[in-house]
Amino acid sequence: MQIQDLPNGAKWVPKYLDRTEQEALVEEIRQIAKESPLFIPKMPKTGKPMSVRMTNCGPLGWVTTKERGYRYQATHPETGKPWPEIPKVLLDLWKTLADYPHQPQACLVNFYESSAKMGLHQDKDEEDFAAPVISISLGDTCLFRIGGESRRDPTKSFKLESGDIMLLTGKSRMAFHGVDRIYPGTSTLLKQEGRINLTLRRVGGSGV
Ligand code: MD3
Ligand code: FE
Repeated sequence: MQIQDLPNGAKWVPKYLDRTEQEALVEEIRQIAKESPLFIPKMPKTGKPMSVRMTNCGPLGWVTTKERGYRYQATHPETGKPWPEIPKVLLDLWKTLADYPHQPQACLVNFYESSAKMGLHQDKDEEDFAAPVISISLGDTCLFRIGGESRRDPTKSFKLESGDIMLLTGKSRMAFHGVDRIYPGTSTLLKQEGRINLTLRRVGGSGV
């Protein structure tokens, strides 16, 4: 395992998952999306749709609505059902890498079609910033950008490929970041073009 250090304590592990592990994980995600369909998140206030489609697994899931803004909730916004469980492989991965005494509470599943992107933002809808965020990339390569704790800080861009993991701890936990573009056709993992990103998160300030 080759861990690369990025600014502010962020860590990048290229090809953490091999092809077989990636295929197994995609199958788990397909099951999750069957039970808990991808939805199109709407920007708070404007109601403008984002280009990324999402779902979640775990006790809590990240959702956004025009009326209620960004928040975590225990149920799918359209079906009203609880989110499926976080797959065991992901809980094991968190145990190995997170250096944190509790399990993740939320796993956000982002699906990017070829033209989708995600603007520069901070993840700050959680209460527990001591816990890391762990991200897993599957499918097509993307151009990822990460900066500092101020939107004006300089950013660094690099490509995230299928099987890569990012560990956001320390100062990097509050860093601005985004996805500028997808490179369609760079991976054969998925049945269609596009990219999946999973982020494992702690939401609450304490507890198990
Ligand atoms: C840096 N996802 O879901 S993953 C997100 O590729 C999100 O879908 C992107 O940003 C994606 O919020 C980026 C890498 C990542 C995830 C969380 C972070 C980088 C981060 C949290 C803090 C700093
Ligand atoms: Fe983010």
